[in-house]
Amino acid sequence: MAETLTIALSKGRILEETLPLLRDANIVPAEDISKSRKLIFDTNHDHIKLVILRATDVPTYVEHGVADLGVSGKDVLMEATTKNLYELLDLQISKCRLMTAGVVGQPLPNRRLKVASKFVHTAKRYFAEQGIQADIIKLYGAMELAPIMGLADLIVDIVDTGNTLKANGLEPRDHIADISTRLVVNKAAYKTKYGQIQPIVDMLNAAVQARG
Ligand code: PRT
Ligand code: MG
Repeated sequence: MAETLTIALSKGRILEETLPLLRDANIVPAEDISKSRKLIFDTNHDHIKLVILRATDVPTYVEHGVADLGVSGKDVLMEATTKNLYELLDLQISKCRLMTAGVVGQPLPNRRLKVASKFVHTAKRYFAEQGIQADIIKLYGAMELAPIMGLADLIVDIVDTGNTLKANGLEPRDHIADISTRLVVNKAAYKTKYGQIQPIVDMLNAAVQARG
């Protein structure tokens, strides 16, 4: 019998786009994930299981090898301090951009910048690369409020249509990175379970390519 293979999925909007892609690759949960409170699911393959995690926890599960494969936003991967992962595929879903944003028309002050973000490592790295002095303030949500309330001069956040920024009197400034969802694998598992993992990677790759 084949060894069990566990795939960690990010819940939320990424999950909604991942499930149709998995279906195209012939990996189908044994029950409706959206109608269940369970966190671990059997699939149409005896040896493949799915676990549904908070997006930021996916790299951790894969790093420790308790999940063999993971589906994670590039923003989450950039921010994670995890090692022992290979990025195998760009799944081309949940695309967006990581950007800086500030109050419309408001110039930056002539002092160290205050930048609010949930992506503190990424923000720190970005401003350091730009040679800009910045203190990063960690937030867990509603980043858009920070410049309006005077907590920060800029935010680093995800932008798609730009409507959320606009609705809060903010404007996008600098583009930091293009973001999409990636398939990652635990390095050791990729060696020891190559025979089980590679067919899944090939099927998913074909599913991605078929969408063009
Ligand atoms: O709530 P929690 O903190 O757990 O996470 P979350 O709500 O950010 O998770 P979720 O389900 O929204 O999915 C987040 C992941 O989806 C991110 O890590 C990205 O990889 C990807 N993604 C793609 C997005 C967006 N598009 C997106 N538009 N994540 C968030 N947004 C939000 C953004 O934070 C902002 O509030 O949408 C708003 C911007 O959208 P526009 O269209 O108004 O510009
Ligand atoms: Mg959200």
